Amino acid sequence: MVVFLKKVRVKTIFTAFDPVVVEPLELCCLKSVLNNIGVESYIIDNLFNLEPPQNIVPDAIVLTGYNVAENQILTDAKSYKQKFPHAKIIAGGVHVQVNPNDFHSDFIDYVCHTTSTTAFSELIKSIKHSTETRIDGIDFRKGTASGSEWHKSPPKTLVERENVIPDRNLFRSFSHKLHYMEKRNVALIKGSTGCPYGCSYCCCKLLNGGNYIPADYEAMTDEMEKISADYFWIVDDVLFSGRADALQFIEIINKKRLKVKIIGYLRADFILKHSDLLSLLRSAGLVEAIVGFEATTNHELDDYEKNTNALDYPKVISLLKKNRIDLTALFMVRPDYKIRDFTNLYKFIKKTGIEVYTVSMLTPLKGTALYESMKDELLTDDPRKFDFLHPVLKTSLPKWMYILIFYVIQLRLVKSGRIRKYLTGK
Ligand code: B12
Ligand code: SF4
Repeated sequence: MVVFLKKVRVKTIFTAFDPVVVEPLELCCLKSVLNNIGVESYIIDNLFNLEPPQNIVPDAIVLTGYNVAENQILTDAKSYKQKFPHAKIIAGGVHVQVNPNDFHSDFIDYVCHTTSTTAFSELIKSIKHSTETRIDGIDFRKGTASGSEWHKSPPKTLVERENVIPDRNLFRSFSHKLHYMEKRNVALIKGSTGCPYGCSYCCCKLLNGGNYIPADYEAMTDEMEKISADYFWIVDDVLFSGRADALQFIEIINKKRLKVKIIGYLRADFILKHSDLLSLLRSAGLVEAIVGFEATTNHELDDYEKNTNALDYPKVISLLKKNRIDLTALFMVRPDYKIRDFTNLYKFIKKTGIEVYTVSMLTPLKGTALYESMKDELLTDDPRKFDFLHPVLKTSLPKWMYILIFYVIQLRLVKSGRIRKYLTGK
């Protein structure tokens, strides 16, 4: 049996600059699952010029991609179905998990709305042996005389870690291309599933049925020891859900005498509350924290249900600086922003000396309550525009002015030594 594993990508403004290039870790996980059951598979990813192998007819094709690639996944499914009519087309990944119904197409056979790779393994085995098995977490299509009929399956929520160790062959072949801005040779690591927080604009809290499974730091560090990367980007939505996590992480790294450099997501409230741990975390290898500040006023943060205090942010930024932990600060601007709001954000960035930041436009993500509540106000339903860099909601300022100011705010980035290092490679 042969399976193609395809990451469906579309060009966005973000990808044009490629500030971050990393491996499609989800496919490396699925590849490992297939290796374990003796199924041959090929990762297809145009970011790495990995094309479908010639002269091989696949039995199944997995398509995965983020929200912006929704239409492209459906288009790819159609063309693969026409090219390989006997191959089963499987759609999965985070966007599919929160919006399974949007993939109930005539050209897709299975829609995986579970994060479980065990369910995926069962599905592949059932395709291999042509058995009709109903698998929780996977909807399936049946051809009927009058067309197709979709059968929904009950959700499958993971309650414990699955211990999948991703296949790192793609990483080994392309590690020279992988980078998080100026930080090169970066490997992704995933430890936890889901997020314990509930910010209103974010879809991560919906993953795995809202059930958060914390990381196992022993297993994570075992994995890191075997990868020859200069940096590890732990892509868990929050690196630590509390103090105990951070203490355990530090203890394990120290016990193993691991010399690693780590990039991870920390919340501002964590940094402030556990500031005494920052120097220990820096010694354990934390070199960069990605912090979702989102806004600089508390009324916006309250609307986002962020549960952080904007008045603490300057302190959080200086704590990171003091402990030599690089920062990527994430901000979001609302459609009702006036010139004054943009100016305040710019002043905040300048005053606090933030070197690296991203500013996104508030974008309702399909599947979230925010999307449902704002559905009627959306200016477009083109998924490619939902890349956080296009206004998809009516702006208070004239649209051209809003876009112009939005991009002007980003100009300060060219002053950053880190960005220059990334651009010049020196
Ligand atoms: C790192 C990252 C990136 C990396 C790419 C990483 C990659 N793997 O390729 C970069 C920086 C390039 C990136 C870009 C973007 N990203 Co991003 N990214 C992430 C982040 C932080 C981690 C993703 C990751 O690698 N996880 C590790 C893997 C192993 O975990 P996983 O994907 O959950 O996969 C597991 C399971 O879900 C399951 N699974 C996954 N796929 C499949 C398929 C099948 C068939 C099955 C059965 C199971 C299965 O198996 C895996 C093993 O556990 C997530 C946050 C998150 N919580 O997902 C956002 C996230 C995925 N990104 C998001 C977005 C919006 C984007 C951008 C559109 C942003 C932009 N401004 O342009 C672009 C898209 C670029 C493009 N053209 O497609 C959104 C997606 C929302 C959505 N509904 O799709 C997320 C959820 C962030 C958020 N909170 O909004 N991103
Ligand atoms: S924004 Fe961050 S903390 Fe909030 S729900 Fe999303 S991943 Fe979790």
